[in-house]
Amino acid sequence: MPFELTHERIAAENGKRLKWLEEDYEHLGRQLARRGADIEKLTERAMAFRVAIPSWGVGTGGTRFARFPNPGEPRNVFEKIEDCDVVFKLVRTTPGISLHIPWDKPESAAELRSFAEARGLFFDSMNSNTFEDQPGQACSYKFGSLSHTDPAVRRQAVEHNRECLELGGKLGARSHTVWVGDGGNFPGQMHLRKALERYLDSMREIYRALPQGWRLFIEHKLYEPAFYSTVINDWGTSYYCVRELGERAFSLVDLGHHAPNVNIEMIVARLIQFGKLAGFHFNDSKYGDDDLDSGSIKPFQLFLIFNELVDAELSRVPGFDPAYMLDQSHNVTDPVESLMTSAAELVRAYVQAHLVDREQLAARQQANDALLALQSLKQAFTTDVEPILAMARHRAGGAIDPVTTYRASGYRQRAAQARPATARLGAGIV
Ligand code: LRH
Ligand code: MN
Repeated sequence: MPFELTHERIAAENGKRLKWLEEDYEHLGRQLARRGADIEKLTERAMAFRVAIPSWGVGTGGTRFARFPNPGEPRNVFEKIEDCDVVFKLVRTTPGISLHIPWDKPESAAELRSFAEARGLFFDSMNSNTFEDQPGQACSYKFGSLSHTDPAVRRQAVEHNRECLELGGKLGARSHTVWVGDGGNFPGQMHLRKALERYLDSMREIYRALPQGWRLFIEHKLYEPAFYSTVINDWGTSYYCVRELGERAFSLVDLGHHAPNVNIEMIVARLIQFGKLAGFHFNDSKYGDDDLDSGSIKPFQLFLIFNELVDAELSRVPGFDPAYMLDQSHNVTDPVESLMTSAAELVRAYVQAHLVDREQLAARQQANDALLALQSLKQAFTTDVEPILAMARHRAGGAIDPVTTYRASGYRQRAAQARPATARLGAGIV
C-alpha cells in the first residue's frame, strides 16, 4: 500500500509535544494524589480500554437528502480496513472492526481475515442487514423482515442472518448484532402483538444457529425507518425477547435510539442488574437518531453512562462483559478524525468515571445528601484528564495529538490520489 502512516511519523509529531505532556501529567498526578487517586493506575485503565470501529463509519455518511463524499473514500472492505488501521495506529484503543453484511461481504473470508490480522486488527460483532433490498433478492423487505407476515420473507431474513454467522465464524467474530427496521407508518397497518410473535419465532431460529461461544445482540430503536410503530422499539421489548431466547442473548443500547431526554444511564443500570447488557453503539444526538460524534452534544450523559459501567465493573457484577462499539455517521467531517476523537471521548468518560470517590458517594447517598452526592460525580466529570489520555496513547505507541498527527501525515490527500472517486453521489446513510 503506497501511502501508510508510519510509526516514525507518529514519533516525530510526539517528539514536539512530549515535554509539555510530561509536565501536565506530573502536575495532574500531584492533584489526583491529593484526592487519593493514582494517575498511573488510571493511565493503565485508559491503555486497556477497547472500542470497536464500525466499518460503515470510515466512509462519509449522509442523510435522506444528500451525501457529500470525502476525497479518498474507501471503495471496498479492504480500503475500509486500511482506514480503520490508521485510527488504531493513532489512538491504540480500536483494534476491533464491526462489519456489516452484505456491505462488507468479501470474496474470500480467509484473505480478509489475514489482511486485518496483518495489521493487528480483528473482527468484532457482525451486523446483518434486512432493512434494504439487494439486487436480485427474491423477497422484498419493504414491509419488514423477521416479523413480516409472509413466511417466505421471514425465511429469507433468517437465512441471511445464518449466512452472517457462518461468515463471522470464518472471520473470528464472536457475536452477532440484529437490528431490524420492521414497523409500520400507519395505525392499523400491523397487528402489534402478532408482529412481535413472528419476530421472536424468527429470532429463535437465528439463536439456534448461533455458533459455540457466540453472543446474540438485539438492538432496539424507537422509530425510523418506520414512523408510527417499530417492532423492537424500546429496551423493555428487547429485554423480554432476550429473556425468551436464552442465556446467550443480550440487549444492545444504541444511544441514538431513544426519545429525547430518556434517562439512558438508567436503562443501562437496569440491563446490568438484569444481567442482559450486550453493550453499546456509542454516538450522540440532539433530536433523533442523528448518529453524531460521541460526546459532542451530551458529554455529561456519556459520563453518567460510564459511571454506571464503572460502578458495575468495580463491584464485579457477575457476567458483566459489555461490548463497546461506535456507530456514527460522519456527514461533514473526515471520518478518520471523527472516529479518533470519538474513541478518545469514550476513554475520557471511562477515566473520569474511575475518578469518582465511590465510598464518599455511597455515604452521601446513604445520608440522602443530594447536593453533595451530585458533587461527587461533578468533581470527576470536571477533572481534565487529557494528560492521562495522551500519555496512554503515547505509551501504547500512538499519537499524543491524533488529529494534528493525522493531518500532518497527508494521509487523506494521498488516499484521494490512490483512490480515484468512484463514490456515487446521492443520498443515504452510507
Ligand atoms: C440503525 C443502526 C444499526 C445499524 C445501522 C447502520 O439505526 O444503528 O446499528 O445496523 O444503524
Ligand atoms: Mn446502531
